[in-house]
Amino acid sequence: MKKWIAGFMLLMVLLSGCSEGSDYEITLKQAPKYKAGESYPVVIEISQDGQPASGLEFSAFLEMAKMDHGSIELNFEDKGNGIYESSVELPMAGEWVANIEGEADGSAFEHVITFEVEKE
Ligand SMILES: [Cu+2]
Repeated sequence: MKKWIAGFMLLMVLLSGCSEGSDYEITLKQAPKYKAGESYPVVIEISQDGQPASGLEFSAFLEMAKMDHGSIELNFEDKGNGIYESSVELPMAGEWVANIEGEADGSAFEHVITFEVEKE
């Protein structure tokens, strides 16, 4: 019985730990375009409780939604005011998925954004 309660409390701690990072509002402000041999900027905006969230460390892993092009890792530069910039040379236009993984105040956060890449 005691074990069960301890297990339950541990679960509650884990659950609250998970939801803590998810109060970030993460949006793709500028999606990259596609043109062979060209790289394009990727701009992400992050806020927390309506305020710009600066000083976050994260990476984005880009994959095509319906095709395997592997995973492209992007590192972002903190431009201040909740704006983060990177750039990427994509192999193809179409539907892409960005898996964002970061850490803030010792807890991890994750976010998935699906976006459309247009051919230029
Ligand atoms: Cu493709």
